[in-house]
Amino acid sequence: MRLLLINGPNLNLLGQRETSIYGSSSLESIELELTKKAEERTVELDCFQNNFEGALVDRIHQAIGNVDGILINAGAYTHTSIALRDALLGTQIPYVEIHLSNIYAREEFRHHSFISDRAIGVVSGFGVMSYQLAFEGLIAYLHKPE
Ligand code: CA2
Repeated sequence: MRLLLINGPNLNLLGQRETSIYGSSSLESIELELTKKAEERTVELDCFQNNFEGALVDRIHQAIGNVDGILINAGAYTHTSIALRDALLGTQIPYVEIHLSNIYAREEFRHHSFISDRAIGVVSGFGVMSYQLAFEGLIAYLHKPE
């Protein structure tokens, strides 16, 4: 099984700023922890972070035929990007939406997501654990008989 973890804009700053909202773990440590978990499960995990919408769209396109499932924290593009939605839907690869913070407990503009309605599931508000829960959920979904 091959999975892709995508992190969107500003998530490269994790652990350095706004730690009261997003926690003190760096993105590198989140990726490392998940990669270890993946190895234990003999799952291949690719990690990708970018601040540019088009680069995220390109990476999603590259996943076609190569990836069984996507874990995505699209950052602020969650609330703005029809391009990301179209890319995710276009690949037809199952995906789980991740947020460190509980987007429904924050500003109203964060309450709408362009990608939630077609996700396998959404994990929001558990900090770093959101990534682990999403990972477990996606693997369980992919293992389920049709
Ligand atoms: O809670 C999440 O994971 C978010 O996807 C994070 C996004 C935010 O726009 C979404 O509404 C919810 C922001 C990521 C910014 O990350 C930073 C990390 C450290 C310092 C500054 C920004």
